[in-house]
Amino acid sequence: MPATKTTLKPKRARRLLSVFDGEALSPPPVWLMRQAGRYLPEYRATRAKAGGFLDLCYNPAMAAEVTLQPIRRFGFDAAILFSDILVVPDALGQKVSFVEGEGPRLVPLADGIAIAKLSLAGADKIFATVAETVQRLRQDLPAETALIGFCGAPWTVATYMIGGQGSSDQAAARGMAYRDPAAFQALMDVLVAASVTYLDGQVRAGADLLQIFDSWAGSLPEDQFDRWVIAPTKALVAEMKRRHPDVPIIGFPRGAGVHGVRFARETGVDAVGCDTAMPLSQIRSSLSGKTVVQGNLDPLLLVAGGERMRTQVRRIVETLGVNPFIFNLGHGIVPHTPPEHVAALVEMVRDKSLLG
Ligand code: 1CP
Repeated sequence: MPATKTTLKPKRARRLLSVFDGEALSPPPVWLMRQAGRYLPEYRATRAKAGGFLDLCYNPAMAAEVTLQPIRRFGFDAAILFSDILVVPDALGQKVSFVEGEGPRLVPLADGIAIAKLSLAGADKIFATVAETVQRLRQDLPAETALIGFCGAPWTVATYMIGGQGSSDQAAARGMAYRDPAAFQALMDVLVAASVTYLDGQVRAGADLLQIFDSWAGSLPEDQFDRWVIAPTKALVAEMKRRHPDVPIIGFPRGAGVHGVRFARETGVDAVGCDTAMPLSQIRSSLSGKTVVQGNLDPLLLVAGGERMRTQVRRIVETLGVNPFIFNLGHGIVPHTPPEHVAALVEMVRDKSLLG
């Protein structure tokens, strides 16, 4: 009898994508939210050359450069396009600026009349610029590194458009949603359409997978969560799946708590990003083995580093690593994070003896 040959299933060129085929990888793939940013001296240098923050986002050579910086240093399994969720309101004609040390500023949308004036007429140039960054990245990235495109979820983007800036309670948007739900629905519809156009451009330019950031999903009561978080995300995911059925989508409903499971089940996302507070065993046992889970180290443990970080990393990988899983933080890297701790984290996640 001829010797039997074990035929290995052809692996995807980009390792991270295999988790979406239902594979639990050991070690798990790893990338970190806000992996490009102010904690890296080389980012600060490029940022200083670019001028304003949006000038950096709209300069394909520089935006590609800052996307690549953390890949060169740490060899993450995925790069995330350098851009911002507020590119979408900017493209819709609601001018966005970033005030140094304070964050984004927009002229707040006061009512349905202001919402009706939003238009994608001037968006092509902005979206084409971002797509050009993606194109450059796909050429410059190592073949094994997945490229993540992204947008903000309609609810989270709306909180900035109505509030005119970041806030801890999203009161302006919550207020408008109660006062004038028809106008708010119109805003959700515009944002779903604009986000589809934005993400579609990123996929056509070479993004391998997508993440939808719903950073303020946690501020709504249940019925409002269904209406302004689940429904618009579901519409956005459905249209992207119609256009690109094979492109995986990660949803990140930060702060969703007990609604997180319903979010994962009902929106059609392939993966759910867990924030730091999400109890891991609960989310894992409530979802089918096929749903990929991503998360959820506390960004402040990455600042602390050392044995405390190691213990928590081990716990996360032990709880989640037996099913399809992507290692990440529970929210973005904070600016005072020592880059050496990031290097130590990646080494730890990839260390096979971590669990032994
Ligand atoms: O001066 C600077 O350099 C500005 C800091 C910064 C950076 C590095 C901002 C301003 N945006 C970004 C890039 C960014 N933003 C990325 C790039 C890729 C990466 O992760 O490496 C991504 C994915 C985002 C997404 C984003 N922007 C979110 C969702 C994720 C999250 O952090 O919750 C949100 C809410 C924004 C809005 C925004 N942009 C910038 C700031 C400071 C904020 C938050 C404003 C606030 O509410 O306080």
